[in-house]
Amino acid sequence: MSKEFIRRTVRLSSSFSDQKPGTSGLRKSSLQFEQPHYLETFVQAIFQTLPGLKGGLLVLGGDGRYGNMRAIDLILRMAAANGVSRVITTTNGILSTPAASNLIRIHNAVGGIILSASHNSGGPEGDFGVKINAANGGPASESLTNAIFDASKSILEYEIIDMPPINLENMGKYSIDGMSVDVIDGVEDYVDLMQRIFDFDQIHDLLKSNFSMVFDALNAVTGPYAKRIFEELLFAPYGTVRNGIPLEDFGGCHPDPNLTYAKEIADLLIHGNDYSFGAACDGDGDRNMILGRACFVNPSDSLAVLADNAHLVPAYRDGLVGVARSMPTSAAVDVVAKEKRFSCFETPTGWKFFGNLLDSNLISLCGEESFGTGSNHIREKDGLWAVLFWLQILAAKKTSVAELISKHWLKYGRHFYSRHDYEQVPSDIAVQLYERMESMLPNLQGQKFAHSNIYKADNFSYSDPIDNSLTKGQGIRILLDDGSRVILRLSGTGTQGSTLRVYLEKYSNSSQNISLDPQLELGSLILAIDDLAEIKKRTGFESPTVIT
Ligand code: VG1
Ligand code: CO
Repeated sequence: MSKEFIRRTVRLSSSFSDQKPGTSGLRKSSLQFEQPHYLETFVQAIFQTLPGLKGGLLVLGGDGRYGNMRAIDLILRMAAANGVSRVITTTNGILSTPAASNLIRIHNAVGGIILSASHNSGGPEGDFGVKINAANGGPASESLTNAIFDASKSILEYEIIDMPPINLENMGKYSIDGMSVDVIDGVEDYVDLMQRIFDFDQIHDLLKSNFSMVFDALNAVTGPYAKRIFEELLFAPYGTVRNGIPLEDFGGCHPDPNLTYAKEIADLLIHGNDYSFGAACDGDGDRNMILGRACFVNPSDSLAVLADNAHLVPAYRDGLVGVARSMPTSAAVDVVAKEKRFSCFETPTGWKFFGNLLDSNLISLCGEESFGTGSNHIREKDGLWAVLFWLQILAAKKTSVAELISKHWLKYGRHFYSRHDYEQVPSDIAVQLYERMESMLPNLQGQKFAHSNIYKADNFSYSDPIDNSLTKGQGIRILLDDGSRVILRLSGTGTQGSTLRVYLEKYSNSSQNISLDPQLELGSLILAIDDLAEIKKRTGFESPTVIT
C-alpha cells in the first residue's frame, strides 16, 4: 500500500440502536450525524448489506446541504477500504435524487447513496440524511432497508482509509488505493434524458409566446438543473429560476414545495398577475409544486391530469400501460384510468413501493399526494420532469393551468382533497392518539360519520403483486358509504417529535365544483375526525401546522 493511503479498522465500544430508516432512508438532525462514528456505522452497515458492492460500481452525491461534502469524503474512503471497485460522484457533490437514479441505471451501478434529508431544512441546526438506492435506481426495498438496519445495530468496527480529501471542484479521475473515482458533471446526463422524453422545441415555442414562467429552486439542488433546462436550453429569460444556487442551509428556507414553505412563489402566482406558470421543487429535486395564474394544482389532481394527457409527450405517445398512486393520494387518477381502460394500483406511502410495478412494466406513471410524480424513465419521483410534463401539455393544448384543471373536473368530477399536518407533536401523545384510533377500528363499521356512514375502517396493508411481500400498518383508513375517505398516518420522515398527517377526500361530479373551496367542502369530515380522534384535545393544537 502506498504511503498516502493508510487503511484502518476502527473498533467501537458500543453500537447505535437508533438507525432505523423511515419513509426514505435514515434522517436525523445534523447534530446527531456529527456524533463520532454515527455516519460511519450506518455506512458500514450499507457496505455489508447492499448486494454486489464488493467489486461493484456505486453512485454517490447529495443535495448540497451542510454535511454533504464531509459525507462524500468519508464514504469514498470507506468504499475503498470495503473493496468497492469504482465510484461515480459529481462536481461539488451536487446530485439530485432523480439524477442519481438515472446514473445508477445508465452505468449499471449496484446502487447509490444520496445524501439528503429531502424536504427537511438543512444546516448545522437542520437535518441530514442518507438515502440508499438499489440497482434498479429506486429506493431500497423494505427488506433491504430492514437488513441494513439490523446490520447497523451490531456494528462494532468499520474499515476506512486515511488520506486527504479529493478535489470535487472540477471533473476528474482519481484512484484511492485501487478504487477508481470519477468526478462527473451531475447535471448533464439528466438533462440529456429530459431532452429524449420531451419535445423541447414545442416548449420553447410556448415560452416565446405570451407565456411567462417562474421556477423556485428554494436554494436547493434543482438550481443548476433548472438553469440549464429553462434558461439555457429553452431560452426562458435569465432570472426565471429564482434561488438557483444550492446553499448549505438553503438560505434558511425550508425546501418543501407547498403553500406554507414555498409561500413566496405561491403568492406570486395566486395573488400576482405577472406569471402564467410557476413551479418549485424540494431539497433533493424529487418533488414538485405546480401553480397557474390564481391557481394551485393539488398534487393528486396533477397526477390525474398527467395520466389523462400523457399521449402529448413524445415518450408516452403510445399510451400508458397502467398507473399507481399511494393509498392516501386521492382517487382522481383512478377515474382517468377507468375511463382510459388501464390498470390502477394502490400502494403504501413511499416511492419504494412503485419499484416492482415499474420494473415489471405494469405501470408507466405513478404519484403521491405529497407533491411527487414520476414515471418509468427512472425509479424515483422527479420534480423537474413533472414541470416539463406540465409545460408540454400546456404547449400542446394551447391552454392555461386553470382552464386545463377546470375542464378536467368537468369531465371527470372533482376529488376535493386536503392534507392536514400536525408537526412536532410530542411523540408519546401522537402514538397514543394513533393507537387509540387503532383500537377503535373494529367498532366503527356502520357508525355515522360526517355526512355519511362508515362502511369500512381498517389499517391499510399491501401485498406486492410481484414478490408477494406483505407490508402492514400503513395508515388508518375510514371509508364512507359515499366514497369519501379520511386517513391518519404518522410520518416516517420527521425528526422532531411526531408528525400526524390527516388526509381528507370527498368526490363530487357537480358542475358547480370549480369555484368551491376544498376546506369548506371537507368541513364536515374535518370536524368528524377531530371529534373521533380527539386531535385538538390531545395535541393541544388549535389548527394544523401545514394545510395542503
Ligand atoms: C413523506 C411523504 C411521502 C414521501 C416521503 C419521501 O413521507 O408523505 O409521500 O414518499 O415523504 O419523500 P412521510 O412518512 O413523512 O409521510 V422525499 O421528497 O423526502 O424523498
Ligand atoms: Co425529496
